[in-house]
Amino acid sequence: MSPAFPEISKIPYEGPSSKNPLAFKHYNPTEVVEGKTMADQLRFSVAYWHTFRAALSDPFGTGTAIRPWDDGSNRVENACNRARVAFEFIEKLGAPFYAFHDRDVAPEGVNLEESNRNLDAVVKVLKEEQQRTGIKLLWATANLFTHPRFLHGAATSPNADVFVYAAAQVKKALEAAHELGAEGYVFWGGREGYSTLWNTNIKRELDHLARFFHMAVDYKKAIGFKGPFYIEPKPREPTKHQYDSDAAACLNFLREYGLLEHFKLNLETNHATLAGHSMAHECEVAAAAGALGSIDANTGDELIGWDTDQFPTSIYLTTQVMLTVLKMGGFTTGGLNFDAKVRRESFEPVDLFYAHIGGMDTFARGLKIAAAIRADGRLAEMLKQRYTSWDSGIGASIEGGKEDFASLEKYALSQPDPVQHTSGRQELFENIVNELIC
Ligand code: XUL
Ligand code: CO
Repeated sequence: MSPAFPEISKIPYEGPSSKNPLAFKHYNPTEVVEGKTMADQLRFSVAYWHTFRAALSDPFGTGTAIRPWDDGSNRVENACNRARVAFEFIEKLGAPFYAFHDRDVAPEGVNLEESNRNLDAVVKVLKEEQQRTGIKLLWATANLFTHPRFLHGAATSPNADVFVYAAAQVKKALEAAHELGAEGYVFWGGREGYSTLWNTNIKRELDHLARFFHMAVDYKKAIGFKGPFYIEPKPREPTKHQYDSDAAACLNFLREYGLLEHFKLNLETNHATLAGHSMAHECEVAAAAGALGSIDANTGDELIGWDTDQFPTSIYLTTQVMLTVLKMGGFTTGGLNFDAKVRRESFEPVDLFYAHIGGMDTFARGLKIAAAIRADGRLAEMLKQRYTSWDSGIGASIEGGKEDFASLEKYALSQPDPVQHTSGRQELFENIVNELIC
């Protein structure tokens, strides 16, 4: 097969002074940061659905993408050829992982049986390419939202036959993930939500979703798939309300239905902001529950307001994300998956390289700055100081579970009433962050 990107060779690291648009300025895969190489800290992944399947259409216009290697057909041969091109791209970029939905990599057939056969054919090529290049599968997932059969949801559909079909599809996707040695498996609740409450029984739909996940856990054990499951929160789009609306809602659902030990969260920046949160908030909520599994690294547009899935360019954003990741001891099975697409106006193949290089450099800078903030130690010390009243005396006694309301009333009456507590020093915190962002 002749190369799809003949004029592009492996993207080198050239350092911050380089002006070469096809070189990394900050992502130096072998450079060690906090005891691990950048490659191991960041675990970059290319999202198959955006980079190799997005036609770059929007609600007002058709696709603009020029992809000379793709004949635009639904033929399995075209899918296999595209898979080989994907590996040429990922190898030249130097990303160690990729991620896919079943229906991105292989076309839907006339029925489930043919769809499964198509997937088998492409998985065979993906496996060969993984072996040839050493590139690994960060996670796989099943597309349970594009086909009209899923218009009312999949596991939360009011129609039991749709639930059955979705179960069969996830079973097959899990087998593919297992065959390809995936590090994890994602559930994004594409249409698991509602458009109007008038026609919706929330309790019943949530019970069904939990039943579905329990069956998935059982099947994962049955086939010996060891990777974690992730739920990917998103509050809306395509539905008006999605059940996995944010990290806190997902954690509550998982706890309520006894699923938390089997799941972590795959957090996405643009989903966090759609939910009215910052990505840093979502990361901290998930990490506090020991459930920050993986990240869909993208960003939204602050003025457009929908899920624009842009490549991340903000160093503040990547610094905050990497601070939480370093604090939790780094990724284990998760990583930074660029669930991001080039703009409709950026339709040439080379734009795929520019986009990923930019995202990788932005995260590499975030990693280096986060490590510098931690090495500097001032922010951590100020944060610690803010809570010192809990380190000894009555605070430590409360934390140790030794007090009750009666004992606290006795203590309060024995002391002068507390006065206005120490300053929060927000501006000083912000100044130190700015001093270290460079
Ligand atoms: C949709 C989205 C999905 C999931 C996987 O907004 O983020 O691509 O990441 O289904
Ligand atoms: Co995503």
